[in-house]
Amino acid sequence: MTRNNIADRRSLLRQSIGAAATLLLGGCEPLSEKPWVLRTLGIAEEVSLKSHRLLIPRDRLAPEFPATEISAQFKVNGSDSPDDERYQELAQSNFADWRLIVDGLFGNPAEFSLPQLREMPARTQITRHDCVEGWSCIGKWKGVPLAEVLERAKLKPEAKFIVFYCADALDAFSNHLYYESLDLVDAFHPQTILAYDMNDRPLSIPHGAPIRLRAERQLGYKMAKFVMRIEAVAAFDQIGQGKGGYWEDRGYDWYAGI
Ligand SMILES: Nc1nc2c(c(=O)[nH]1)N[C@H]1C(S)=C(S)[C@@H](COP(=O)(O)O)O[C@H]1N2
Ligand SMILES: [Mo]
Repeated sequence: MTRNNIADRRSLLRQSIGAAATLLLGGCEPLSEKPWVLRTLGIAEEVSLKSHRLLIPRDRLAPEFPATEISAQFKVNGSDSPDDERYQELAQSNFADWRLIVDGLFGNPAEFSLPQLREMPARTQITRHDCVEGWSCIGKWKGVPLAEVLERAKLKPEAKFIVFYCADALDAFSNHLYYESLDLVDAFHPQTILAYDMNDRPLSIPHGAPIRLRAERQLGYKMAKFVMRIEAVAAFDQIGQGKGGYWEDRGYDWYAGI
């Protein structure tokens, strides 16, 4: 991690601590009130990926919470509704014609409809979402474990990363679609799910309908909303600007472990 990166994150965190007093988080909390969260983020900032992996085993579960802890309102961040015409068409019919495309390094590339994903084994988890901007919210997520989808499509041994392509372009002046990627440790983590329900209701558009990624050991920006396609790749240097994600291409760290 570069010094600039660390300085950027620190100033982001400081700004959000300053803003926290006036910010209406609607049931979500500023991270700054929880010293241990700052400590955790501090670890993510200050040590290299290698030592982070040594300090906190990658397969450890993220904390889960009782239903009483669910935030009354969950903040919406980033895109709240993709402008994309095709996406808007699909949304009109409640995503009946939407298919998740699963391709790349798979023996059995596949497409899955929403009912097909809902028929697969499901996992429900109440977890805390931590945004790098300094806020966190607790929500209940239900979805199909990503591992299930990867196994059905027969992930090939040469695959090293899973890339998630979204329907939205954050920057209205470019056509750069939001995308993200995980390595196989996070892809097969038991709490990594393609969520279709949030707080016991179908996922709303602002939170990423029809499905959004939940990777609970990662910061919020890794959790791609409006996922249209999943690709297994050996490297991501040919995708986007080559850094493995929309925000990574703009300077954020690819590894956002918490
Ligand atoms: N497709 C897409 N996914 C996205 C984003 C986005 O703008 N577009 N924003 C990211 C960021 S920074 C955060 S904190 C969370 C916000 O999710 P929420 O709107 O459900 O709170 O989604 C992440 N995934
Ligand atoms: Mo975020």
